[in-house]
Parts: sequence; C-alpha cells; structure tokens
Amino acid sequence: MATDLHSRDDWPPGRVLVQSATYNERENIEQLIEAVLASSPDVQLLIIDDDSPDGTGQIAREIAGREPRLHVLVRRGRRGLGSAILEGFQLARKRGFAVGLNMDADFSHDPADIPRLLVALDPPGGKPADVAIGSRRVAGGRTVGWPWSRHVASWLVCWFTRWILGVPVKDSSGGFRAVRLSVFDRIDAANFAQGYAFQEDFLWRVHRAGGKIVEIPITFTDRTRGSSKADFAESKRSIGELLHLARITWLGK
Ligand SMILES: Nc1nc2c(ncn2[C@@H]2O[C@H](COP(=O)(O)OP(=O)(O)OP(=O)(O)O)[C@@H](O)[C@H]2O)c(=O)[nH]1
Ligand SMILES: [Mg+2]
Repeated sequence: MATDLHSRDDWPPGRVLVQSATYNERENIEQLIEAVLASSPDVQLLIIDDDSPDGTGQIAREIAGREPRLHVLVRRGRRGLGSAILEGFQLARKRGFAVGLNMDADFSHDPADIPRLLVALDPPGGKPADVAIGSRRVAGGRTVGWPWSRHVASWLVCWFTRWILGVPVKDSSGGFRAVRLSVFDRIDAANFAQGYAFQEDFLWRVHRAGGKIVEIPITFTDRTRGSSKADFAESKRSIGELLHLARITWLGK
C-alpha cells in the first residue's frame, strides 16, 4: 500500500498551526491557503487531504514547495473528516505547536476571523480557555445561505449534544475552533468518532475532563464553490456515533 505523503520536514518553529481537512476542494484550495497565511504572519497552515480525486492535494503540495509556512499531508484513501482533524492536532503537538486551529476549506469559515478566535483562547487579562469555538448560535452569530432543512438538522444535533450529551455549548457541530493542544493530555484520545461527529465527540471529552470552552460569534456562509461531502452516508454515520456517546453518557458503556 502506498504510504502517506508529507510535504516537507523542515517546519519553522511556531505557536499556532491552522489546519484544514480537504476532500475535493480544488475550487477553494489556492484561495484558502492565500487567505489563511495572510490572516497573520505568525500562523502556519496544514492541509490534510484524503487523496482527493480532483487533485486538491497535488495543488497544495505544489504551493508548499515555495511556501515554508504551508504543510501538506496527503493520506491514502478517504478516512473521514474526524480522523483527519485528529491527525492534524496530533501532528501539531508532535511539531511543538501550542495551539491548533481547525477550519473547513470551503470558506464557510472566514479566515479573517482567525485572529479573533486566538484572542478568545487567550484573552488579554482574562482566563485562558482550552477551546474557543466560532459559533453561529451566540448573540451576533449567524448562518447565511442555508436551506431550512440544514437549519433543522443542525439545530437537532446541537440540541442533542447540549441536552442529551450534557455539553454546555450552543454550537457544537461547527468545525471552526482554536484548541489549546495541552488539553489532549487530559482527555481520553482513544476511539474518537471518525466522521463528522468528531466535532461533538471532542467537545464532550473536553467538557468531561473539566476543560474550559468559550464561544464567540461568527458569520457562517454556505459554500459557494465545490460540492458538499456531508451526504446521506455521512449523516447516518454521525447519528450512530452520537447515539454511542449518549449510551456512554447515560449507561456508562
Ligand atoms: N481529509 C478529509 N476531509 C474531508 C472529508 N470529508 C469532508 N472533508 C472536508 O471537511 C470540510 C467540511 O466538509 P463539507 O463538505 O464542507 O461539509 P459541510 O460544511 O457540512 O457541508 P457543505 O454545506 O456542503 O459545505 C471540508 O473542508 C471538506 O473538504 C474526509 O473524508 N477527509
Ligand atoms: Mg462546508
């Protein structure tokens, strides 16, 4: 079996690693890289691509050849969004970063919001947090461009996470988050949800470990380029993974 491809070994030292999992994001990848690196001279970016058939990983690797702040991991075969995000955080820790900041690659998450998320994680004069969420469900946050069916599905997942899984967070399903990587020392990192339910699973573990989670408002804009990967199979997998967490929450197994 072909092995995973890493773009380079000589990473500059850094504190914040932005990461984005990609699968067939050819229409977005170049602009995403440009916008993330422009958001702050201090951040580096990791793309975790699951060997996208449309060549997303290859485009990113070409740019990485001339951009020292960009790193690319091309994994062999589609292994799921949750697994990609977890691998990104693990790589960030291994490389000595203190903060991992995850975002989608389709511009639903605005790279210009990255500095605000970092401030929310380490507020000047305030108590540091373990996770800062870019939230659509706190005052000032909103979602633009979704059909009503997406609003309903998202509301149900957030309601379930809050009231059945007991995680006191309003927007638990979004993927725009800054994470203090030392929190991984305090949570059980085995058997994470491999698909989209990683988002809720991660917060569930952080909360159970006593971690501090904050939410700041963002505007989430539905993707305008490329196509959704959140299909029926992914939704079904997520429901199974959420029910599994509910069973542990209530029955302990
Ligand atoms: N590496 C990797 N990335 C994935 C996988 N599935 C989805 N992604 C990426 O995860 C992010 C979120 O996926 P989206 O398709 O945007 O999901 P969504 O935001 O719920 O759906 P949309 O409304 O269509 O945007 C995007 O950057 C995808 O390219 C996967 O299996 N592996
Ligand atoms: Mg999206």
